[in-house]
Amino acid sequence: MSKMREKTTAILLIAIFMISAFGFIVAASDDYWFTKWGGATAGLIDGGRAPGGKCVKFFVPGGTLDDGKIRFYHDGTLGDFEEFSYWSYVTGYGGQLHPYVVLDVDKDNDDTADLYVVQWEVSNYEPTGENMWIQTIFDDSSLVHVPFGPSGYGQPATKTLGDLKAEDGYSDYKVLQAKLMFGYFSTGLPDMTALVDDITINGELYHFDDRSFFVPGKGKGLDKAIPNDNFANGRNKE
Ligand SMILES: [Ca+2]
Ligand SMILES: [Ca+2]
Repeated sequence: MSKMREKTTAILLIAIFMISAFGFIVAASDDYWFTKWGGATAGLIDGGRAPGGKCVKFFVPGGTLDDGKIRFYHDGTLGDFEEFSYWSYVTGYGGQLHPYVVLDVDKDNDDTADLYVVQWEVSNYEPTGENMWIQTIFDDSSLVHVPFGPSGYGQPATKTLGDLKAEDGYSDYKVLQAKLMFGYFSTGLPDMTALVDDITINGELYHFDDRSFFVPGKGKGLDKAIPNDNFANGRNKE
């Protein structure tokens, strides 16, 4: 091997190492990560539905419109999207507040979202005062298109996910991410906490009890990414 070729090979190997070690990570369809806005947090804590397991904890400081998110990369289309379910244990504001699901949909194929599909209001699902895990399931009839207006997602619902899929071309639109958010409710509320476990998206279960599918520190350019390795430590950094 000539000196030049050796050098080229070495540079190539170093480049491959740099790429694999420092980024350019292509998201896998099962990947998830945490981001937050303002003083809210989202992370993993010990506990949850399975003994010895872990679950997601959201915290939003009172008097703010901050929020925490868990983001799931989705390598599929609106037509493929069938179901998002989760188990929640909500301890804030009289037990009335749930996290909510948002799908980021890309209509013009430029990798930025221009249509949002969100869940119906579910505050009535929570049995106030009962300390228990309950499951909430969203599908074609309970996910709706809500125009994203100047005041956020609180615009009147227009069409269900099923309605959207029936429209020309809509089934082919990419779903960039499926998000579970907690916060961004009202400035008139106290501190709020929600625990979530066993999220299922299109049949894929996220139990959070090990590191499956977790990508730390991702999310740059979205909200502030939560860059910690809080999964390994089993605690929420608040
Ligand atoms: Ca777009
Ligand atoms: Ca769990």
